Amino acid sequence: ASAFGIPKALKQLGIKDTNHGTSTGNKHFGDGELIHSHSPVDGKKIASVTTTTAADYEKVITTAHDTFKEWRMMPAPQRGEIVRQFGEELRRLKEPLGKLVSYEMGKSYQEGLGEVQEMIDICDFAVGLSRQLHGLTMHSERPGHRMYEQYHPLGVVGIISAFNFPVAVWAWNTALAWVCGDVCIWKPSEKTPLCGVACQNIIATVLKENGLPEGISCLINGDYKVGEMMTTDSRIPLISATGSTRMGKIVASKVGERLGKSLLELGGNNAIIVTPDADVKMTVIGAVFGAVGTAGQRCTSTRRLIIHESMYDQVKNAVVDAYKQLKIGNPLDENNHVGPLIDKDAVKGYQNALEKVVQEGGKVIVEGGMLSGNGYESGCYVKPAIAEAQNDFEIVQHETFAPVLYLLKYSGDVNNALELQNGVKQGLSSAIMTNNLREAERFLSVAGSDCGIANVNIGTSGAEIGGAFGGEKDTGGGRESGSDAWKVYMRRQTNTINYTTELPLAQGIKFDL
Ligand code: UN1
Repeated sequence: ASAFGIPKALKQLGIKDTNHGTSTGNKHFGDGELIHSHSPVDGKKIASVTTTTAADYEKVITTAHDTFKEWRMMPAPQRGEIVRQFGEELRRLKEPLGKLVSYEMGKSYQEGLGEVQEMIDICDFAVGLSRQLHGLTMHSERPGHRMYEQYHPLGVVGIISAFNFPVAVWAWNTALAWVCGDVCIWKPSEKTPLCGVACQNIIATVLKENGLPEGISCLINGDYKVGEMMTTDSRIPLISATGSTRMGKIVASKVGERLGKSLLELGGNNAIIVTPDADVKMTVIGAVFGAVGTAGQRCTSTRRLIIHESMYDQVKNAVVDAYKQLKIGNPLDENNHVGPLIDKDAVKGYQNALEKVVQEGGKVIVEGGMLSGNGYESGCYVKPAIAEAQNDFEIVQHETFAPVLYLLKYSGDVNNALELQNGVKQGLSSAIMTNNLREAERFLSVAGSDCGIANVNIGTSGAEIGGAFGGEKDTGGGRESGSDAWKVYMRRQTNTINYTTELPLAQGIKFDL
């Protein structure tokens, strides 16, 4: 770790051996039991974080609730100015934060930097947005009346994020929520609590320099029980949750019970369709990065390649060859392509998938397996694997958060490929590789991909922040990040104003007194 500058990075980010995991901004407290964060890179303990008790949580939510009343009065462009300064701090601390992401989560340093870049990008987006939180005006059917809509902030927004994007997903939510006038409480994954502490330290300095009160950015830590404090709390009108479909269903039902809003960004089972008109070179780059990037732990990772029979052997051989070039090892070492999985449970899930696919009749064509020995002491490194399979195998239908790629064959026209592509419960990301306009347009049409993201001639992962991010079906239906995703963080109000001395009723109703 020291060879890669981790101790220095931790110091720059204000991470101590033991950190308070509960914070309302510049005040840090909490005396719940400790979470010890171990790096999947070398298995070593990085530092510890205290979890949030019910009493700690109560302090956080009351502070947030009170501060919301002040924060909402600040003009949105001024809130945007705070987010602009936050983006500047992220630029300054991009390297240490990218390193911590890589070391605590296990993704490559380049991807760690990429994740911080997404945070910077969403800040820039949010700054512009802070002058554009506009509603529509409508023509009233009544004379002398004006009708329009406006967006007001919601209140306290709860953010539950996953280990695989331990900093960016929080920023997508919080940067928008802040300019919208909300205050936020964030529960990061218990697998990456230090990323949470580091981000909180960064925003805390910005809030302090601007003399802003406690409660605008809050942090809580712990397992699902701590998350449940938020999901069941009617003082939190919106819960934004990223994670597994299993988790999302629990969150949705808890929040739904109290008629709160939830924004869910759950599992994917993303496919690339490779048609007879595909550019094979581009296909290989897109598929391999999509399948092994972040060691297959993106919700947008490529899980399935649906290849036309006429291209099948050519594409299969090219992808298998590319896998031979992959270097697996310490993700902080920029010579490596693939880092470790998050923990040993993830390794078990990976091993289980490879056993299952064979049991169901599939054929492994790039052997997997756990790596051991020098450099692999953490026990979290695995070889990216490829199996030939059928779409209806149970394991193919299931999202395994690991670098396992399934090859599926189709024949006939693109509709047959689309049937396979849409024939899973999840609906996050999808792609088609083709130079055939008819195929591409069919894929994007109403009868095409049923996913929230549909790409032509690029892979399934690596979405930019300018677009709305999320998917349908078991992916949960939520949209975060760009486009008009901000609207979910606000409440819409329709206003009708009568500037006459008469009171005509709508729908032509007469009510004479
Ligand atoms: C996720 O995996 O939870 O599209 C988010 C991508 C990234 C975000 C993934 N921009 O790969």
